[in-house]
Amino acid sequence: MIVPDLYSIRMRASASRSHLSGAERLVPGDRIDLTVSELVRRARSKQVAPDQIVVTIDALGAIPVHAIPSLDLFSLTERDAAACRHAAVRALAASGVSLTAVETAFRILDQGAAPGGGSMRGAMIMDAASGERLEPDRSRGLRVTRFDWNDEASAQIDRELSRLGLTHFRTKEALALASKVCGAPGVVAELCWSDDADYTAGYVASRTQGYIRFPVMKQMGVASGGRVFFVIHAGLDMNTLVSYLQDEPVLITSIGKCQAADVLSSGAE
Ligand code: WAQ
Ligand code: MG
Repeated sequence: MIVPDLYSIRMRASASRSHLSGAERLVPGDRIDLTVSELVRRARSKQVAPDQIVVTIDALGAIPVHAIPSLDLFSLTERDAAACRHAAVRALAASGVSLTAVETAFRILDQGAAPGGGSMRGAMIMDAASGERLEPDRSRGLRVTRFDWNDEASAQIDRELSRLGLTHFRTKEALALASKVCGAPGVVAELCWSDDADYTAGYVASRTQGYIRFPVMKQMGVASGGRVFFVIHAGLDMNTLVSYLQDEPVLITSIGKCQAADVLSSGAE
């Protein structure tokens, strides 16, 4: 569909050249000012003061927008990190990710995926069979942009998430990102946890299983985290994948079901 008067707004903040925070939105023209100040406020509310904040605004003009539903969300109540990770491994395996690739992904995310051990601005792209890293820029990673909720879906997901006690903006943004990523050609699953030391949650997402949220993927106070997109390497067209993730606008116009789940009886099995 063509959405008139739609703008992509991207924010990234850094301190001493390392990535601090970022965000991306798709908004109508009359919401640009408000969105920019919201994102700048967010960048400035980190514990470390950014020394650079970059905000980029692009008019999308006549670029067609994909309308998609959000993934179904399963919110696990398990609060033991080892049990959460164990369930995450099983969910990835069920989506077709090999044990080698899963172990490689966890090891790199635990170490800090950027070359110096810090966090990457974007995501790794990993061969779901071999664990080989395929993203064109290994220190930056691939940054997914141009995705958001439309107003109706935004109001609906706010209601559903708050019913589950998931009121942090991170959950809503991560669900939107994962919904775009899991619709990408060649992607079988995503693994993510936050690189913020005081946010321990993470998820495994896939088209087949939805967004499975784990409250504790690491110990409190640990700053390593990031994202891995697992792909089927055979037949993969990297240019098509990258341009879908970076350039093609995706608006979520309807929501999947959202439910709390016990670790032993969830979609993670
Ligand atoms: N595209 C690709 N990778 C990204 C993007 C993006 N747009 N945004 C963030 N990343 C990568 C990057 O390596 C970051 O360092 C890492 O992910 C973590 O980003 O409550 O908060 O913004 O259900 O810290 C997951 C659980 C939270 C949410 C994820 O990510 C929940 C989170 P953060
Ligand atoms: Mg972060």
